[in-house]
Amino acid sequence: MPNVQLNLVGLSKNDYRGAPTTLCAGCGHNSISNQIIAAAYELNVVPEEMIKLSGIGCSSKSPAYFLNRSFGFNSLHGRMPSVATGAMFGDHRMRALAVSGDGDTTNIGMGQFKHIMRRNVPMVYIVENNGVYGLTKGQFSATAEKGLRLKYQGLNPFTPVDVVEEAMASGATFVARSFAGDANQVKALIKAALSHNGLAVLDIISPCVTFNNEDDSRHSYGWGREHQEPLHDFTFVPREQEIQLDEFPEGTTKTVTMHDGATIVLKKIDRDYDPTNRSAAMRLMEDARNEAVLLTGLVYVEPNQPSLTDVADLPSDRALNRMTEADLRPDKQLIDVANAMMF
Ligand SMILES: Cc1ncc(C[n+]2csc(CCOP(=O)(O)OP(=O)(O)O)c2C)c(N)n1
Ligand code: SF4
Repeated sequence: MPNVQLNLVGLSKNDYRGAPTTLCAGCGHNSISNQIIAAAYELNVVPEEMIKLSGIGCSSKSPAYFLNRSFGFNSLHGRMPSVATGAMFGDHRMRALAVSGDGDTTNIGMGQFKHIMRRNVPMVYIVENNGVYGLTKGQFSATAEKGLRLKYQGLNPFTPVDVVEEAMASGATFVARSFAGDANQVKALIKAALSHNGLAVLDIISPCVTFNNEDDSRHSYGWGREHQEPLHDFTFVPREQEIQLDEFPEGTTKTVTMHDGATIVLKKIDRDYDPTNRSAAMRLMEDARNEAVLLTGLVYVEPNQPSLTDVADLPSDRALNRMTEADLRPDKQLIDVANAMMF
């Protein structure tokens, strides 16, 4: 038998894969799927305790390409957030991971996006942001930069929507930006997001190699590589794994072996970025936009806000979808009180 490495829940990395991708070779969405697989494997996720959600688009097809043992729901264009809210209410013991596109989120789904943020639904919300509608052949989406010229579309005259700024303005409690070409950072952010109690938005610039990959486009591989500036060297270590490091001076790197055998490389840097300072984060993103810099990393986190399921005070031991009719039927006294309030 080949020597296959298993994680703490007894699964190999292969157990986290899905169907073979049908997206274009080189599409940024495929790189992100690979990092979702790696993050779930390294975090010892039980696939059957995960629900994958998406809307419509090339990006929204991608949940088919990872975690094939998990539950999944491919919803209507832009309507994933309300489906996700219902699903998490129905069984709040599940982990939810949603994948959307920039069109799915900031065009047709913008209204839903705002409300899932302010409700702090506990889930990871990845926007695979390529500035175009890939699935319908490359029309401009609302995140396309002003002045972008595309072969079949001409010139985009409109101001773009910035997913990170929108998420912060709407009260999101975990906001990060990354670039599909930076696999390590994408994976670390997905792991941190999966460990957050609340809504974690990851805006990942994910080039569409077929319709938006000229080097002067801000969603291309070329531009991303040239202009990427990480806010911090970000590595996520799950809280329960206490690994003590000996001598580790600033400016050096260190390879650390995790309990499940995976290795991570830590780099200690001098740069001080405080992702808990909301107004500073807003200012920084605004400056980066004006200066045409692709700032990546964990932009903002507020770990102590109650999530939707905390606010609703759902029972910790049982999910709503496991309750029997007898559990759900109010007693006569309560019905009398409700009736008395109505008449
Ligand atoms: C109500 C509705 N309107 C329009 C469409 C057509 N449509 C399908 S995917 C899509 C855009 C997808 O773009 P995006 O979310 O950016 O994802 P990408 O394909 O670029 O990953 C559109 C407009 C649809 N399916 N449903
Ligand atoms: S059309 Fe663009 S977004 Fe869609 S699969 Fe191809 S490269 Fe990816």
